[in-house]
Amino acid sequence: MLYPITNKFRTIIDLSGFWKFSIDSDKIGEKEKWFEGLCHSKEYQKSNIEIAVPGSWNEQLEEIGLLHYVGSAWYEKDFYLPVELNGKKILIRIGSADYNSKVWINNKLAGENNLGFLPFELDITDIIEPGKENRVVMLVNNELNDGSIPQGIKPEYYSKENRLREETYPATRFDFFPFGGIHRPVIISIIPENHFEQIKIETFVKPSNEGLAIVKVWTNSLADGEVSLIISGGSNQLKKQIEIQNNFGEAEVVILQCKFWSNKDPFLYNFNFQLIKDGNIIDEYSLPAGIREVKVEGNKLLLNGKEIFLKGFGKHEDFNVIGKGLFLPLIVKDFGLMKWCNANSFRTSHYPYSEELMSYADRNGFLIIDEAPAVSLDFRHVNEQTLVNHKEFIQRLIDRDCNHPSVIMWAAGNEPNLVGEEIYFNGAGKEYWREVINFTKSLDPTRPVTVPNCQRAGIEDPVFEFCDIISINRYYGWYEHPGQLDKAIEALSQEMDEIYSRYKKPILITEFGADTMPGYHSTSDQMFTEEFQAKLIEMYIKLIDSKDYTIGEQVWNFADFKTPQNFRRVVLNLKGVFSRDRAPKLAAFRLKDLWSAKKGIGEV
Ligand code: BDP
Repeated sequence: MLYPITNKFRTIIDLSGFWKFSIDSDKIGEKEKWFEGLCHSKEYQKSNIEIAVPGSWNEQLEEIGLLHYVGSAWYEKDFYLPVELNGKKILIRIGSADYNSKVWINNKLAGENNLGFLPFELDITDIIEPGKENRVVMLVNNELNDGSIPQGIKPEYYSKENRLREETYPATRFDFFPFGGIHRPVIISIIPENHFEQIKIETFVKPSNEGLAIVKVWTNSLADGEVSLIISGGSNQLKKQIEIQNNFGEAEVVILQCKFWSNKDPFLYNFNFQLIKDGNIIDEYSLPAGIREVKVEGNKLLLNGKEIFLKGFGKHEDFNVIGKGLFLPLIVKDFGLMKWCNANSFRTSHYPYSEELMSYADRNGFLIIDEAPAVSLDFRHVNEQTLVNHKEFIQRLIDRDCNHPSVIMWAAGNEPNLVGEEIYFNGAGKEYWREVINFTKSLDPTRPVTVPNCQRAGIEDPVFEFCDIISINRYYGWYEHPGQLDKAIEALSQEMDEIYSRYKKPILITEFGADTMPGYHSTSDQMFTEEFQAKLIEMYIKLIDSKDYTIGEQVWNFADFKTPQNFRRVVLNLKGVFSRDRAPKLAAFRLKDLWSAKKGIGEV
């Protein structure tokens, strides 16, 4: 799916701002026709509540009791569309609404979406009225189930499965807060009747500084025609004609004396596409693209043929008040902090991040592991729908993010078998991951695929067979051997060697860390103190760096983040090396030193 832009042929109208809002805890809204306007909601009539979009409802509306709200809520916005838009194709595009939503325009159902964290677009040409006031109403629901991605959990499972102490409120299968709401901008996108639907650019590095771009273009209903492609930005301007047949065209472009994209020099060419029919330009789309190639060779991860070592973090989209809502200043701040401590990479744990953030990473030279939200799948509850949703998720994720040079790897999920289900090892896990990972590779053969493994799944994890890179999340010194760092490092070292000798694939440590309360100190190895976190991280890094088969280290987590309630968490998961409001803990300074000493490695 193309990111919406404005040019001679395309326009966007951003509906960000205050929207009318009403919760619907009894799910009566559809029956009472709230889609015809929130004036039909008694709740709204009583309170006249407004909410900011984008943004989660939880902290914005905590004072009316929504901090832990899981259920349905309605949004309404009235807006005017200029009369000049008559005759154009008009779409509504929701950057993300978590997790399920339905959209009505002028009382008519425009469509629905059940995959959170991803954009969706609905054609509303026939129900929108340029030259008039229009109304959009959205029903958003943040409930999950066995078949959704991520999977949900029913509160009764905890007692049935004898795991009462693992219960969280709200109940989730994951360790991050299940924020609800419209999290990324809602826009009206105006495009020409005949238009570009999708563009994919795959890039490779050839000998003698040649870059190769394989460009694929899809149009909607244009039977034939051509595309004029102009690549600019390097020393020369390159031109290429691409013929369109049956709404598809493909070309190979060789770029001589190519300036390659890398984390050190994130150079982007501008790919400009013009769609031509009967000699007239009918659509135009411009895309910044970096020419680069990612490969796994033996133990090594290569960027443009050179060894690269990942130094960075697992992150979250999470901040005070806005929750999971897009907040551009935070993107600038977080990248500034990551650069400050000499990080070069991060993982979008545990779901796709905003498109705005991904483009910012392209321009700022960060290396991203892009993750699908199949977090801690429980194979006793995986059903046919889980697999269908998982594959659709991966397809839409790749469709959204395939043109970002910063995306160097797909994570098809995270920590399957977190709760230790026998069935996972009895063939179910193997069959499932074969299907999902082969599917991912069939859609994008140019990037390695991984799935971070947890301690419980351990060395026998069936997912390893299908991964190009073995990613492991380990908490020795924290959940295992708490407070005992020498024991922790010994156990980790032994396990890593065993995994390597078994699978002979490069190993990436995608999570390690310790909860840390800022301001707590000790001269001993004392959990929760700043010194303990800094020391644990340093010892892990020294060990990881001493092994020839490792390709990187990503600390868990970049910043403290909100979790569901459980006795293990003090409001937040405190494993951040920065606090939730981005103040550095001691470990941040330690990382800055450790990672600056490693300058040279990891800078292609
Ligand atoms: C891992 C998960 C991550 C958690 C982390 C932790 O991948 O989501 O937040 O552990 O326990 O199991 O801090």
